[in-house]
Amino acid sequence: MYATCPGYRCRTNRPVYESQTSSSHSLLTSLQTRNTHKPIFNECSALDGISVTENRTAGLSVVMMTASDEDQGVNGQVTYHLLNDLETFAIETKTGHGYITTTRMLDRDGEDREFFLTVIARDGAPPDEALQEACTFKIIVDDINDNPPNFDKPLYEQNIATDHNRETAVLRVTATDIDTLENADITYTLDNTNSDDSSYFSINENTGIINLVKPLDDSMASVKTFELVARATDKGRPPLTNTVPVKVMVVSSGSLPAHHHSN
Ligand SMILES: [Ca+2]
Ligand SMILES: [Ca+2]
Ligand SMILES: [Ca+2]
Repeated sequence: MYATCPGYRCRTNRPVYESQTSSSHSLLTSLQTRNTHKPIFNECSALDGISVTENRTAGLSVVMMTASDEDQGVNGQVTYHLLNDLETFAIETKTGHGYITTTRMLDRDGEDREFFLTVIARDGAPPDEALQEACTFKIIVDDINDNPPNFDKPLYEQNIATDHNRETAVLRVTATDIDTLENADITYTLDNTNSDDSSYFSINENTGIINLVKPLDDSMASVKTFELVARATDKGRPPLTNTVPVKVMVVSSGSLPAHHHSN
């Protein structure tokens, strides 16, 4: 440096020790402003398996994320960025945290069972110096009881002979529920709206199999049709329910094939 100083323009020829002090000071300053730390997520693993409820309007809060960066100034200022599922979630940086919200209604009973989100925490250093860390975690969509059981048919019809063996099922009703666990756990009952008719039958609350519980009279053949209402109820809170009409027509003994109870 001194060698290149052209003659009279060198107003001060500082002693060597001053120059050293000055350069070590600027080295220290440079260290203080360098970007030496990357953002670190405080509890990434704790986020794995967090849940969000289906069927809520967009904008639902999912989780707040925090990453720390020990650098000073912009080098320690963290912003948060979502790498995937941008049509479903958004992240916003506010006061050093990343807030994840939904951007649409989720339907667990459709496609939205779980998501694996990757969030990047990036410090505010210039692009070629910025440091970042990723956190990937699973979000589970919680079920709510938003669907009633649905019977597999709009109407059940069955003929029954007057000498029907009471050990043999008359027919079976079945319903399905697209929710999960207790929200899809179905119990079958017979409504008592027409108690004269329903008193002849029982239904297995787990299987939906309907049995005859009282003997039929020969005079009922070709005359009597039992009008029943079967009900399926899930175990949600509150439960949801659906009904289906069941018609059982009495025919004379011997007029049905051996496996007449099939439907
Ligand atoms: Ca940093
Ligand atoms: Ca549901
Ligand atoms: Ca349900």
